[in-house]
Amino acid sequence: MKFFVYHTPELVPTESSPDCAIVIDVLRATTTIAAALDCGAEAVQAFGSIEQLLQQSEEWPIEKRLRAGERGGKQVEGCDLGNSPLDCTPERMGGKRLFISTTNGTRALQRVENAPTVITSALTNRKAVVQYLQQKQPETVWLVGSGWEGEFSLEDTVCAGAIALPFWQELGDEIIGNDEVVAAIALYTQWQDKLLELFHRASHGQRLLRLNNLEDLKYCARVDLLDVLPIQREKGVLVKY
Ligand code: 3SL
Repeated sequence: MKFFVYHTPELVPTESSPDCAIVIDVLRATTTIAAALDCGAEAVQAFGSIEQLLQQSEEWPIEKRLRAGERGGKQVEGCDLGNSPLDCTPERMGGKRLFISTTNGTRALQRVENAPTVITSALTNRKAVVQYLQQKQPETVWLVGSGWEGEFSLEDTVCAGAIALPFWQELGDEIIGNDEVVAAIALYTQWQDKLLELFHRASHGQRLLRLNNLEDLKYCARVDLLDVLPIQREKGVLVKY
């Protein structure tokens, strides 16, 4: 197995594809996706634009759908939810499809949607992702951070490091596909016991704090909380593995 870390979707190579792409948006899209599927959502369908989301979700029975839209950290008008994992409860999600569009996370998903295997990771479901990789042993693995509008995000890279670390501990440098993997592992190693503190320093963490989302930050910092693996079944549609 060789790991490659890309800090933003813009840095992902366009001329090649990995055996397995892992999309990461710790604050908060992939944390919300994991929470929704864990709470019994039938599927999560991701969209780059709110217009597309509204249009396509119209075709779905109203009692079987939820629309989550976020821009700039805030809920989009016309949607049922924003992008908080704390809004995911079994009562709300059970048996429904969550149609979601977020500023960066859903765009990152689109960037790698053609890979043969696409999964999403947050810190909350990191262990499930590691176990899947240990089982399947894909030759090339891309860990793709969503960043913020093309910029690096500490929280996504720290999660990439959390995923790569156990493989590096077992197999050593042979798993390192690019320098970013070494940096991600170093970041996680330094901050693993104070992830919430790291989120307070992260620019998007600060944005969410200004919007009164401290509880979201606390939730997103909980490592290995959920045993759920979101995997792409068809383009843009993620289901529980
Ligand atoms: O950028 C994204 O896709 C979102 O996860 C941002 S937010 O955390 O909902 O503000």
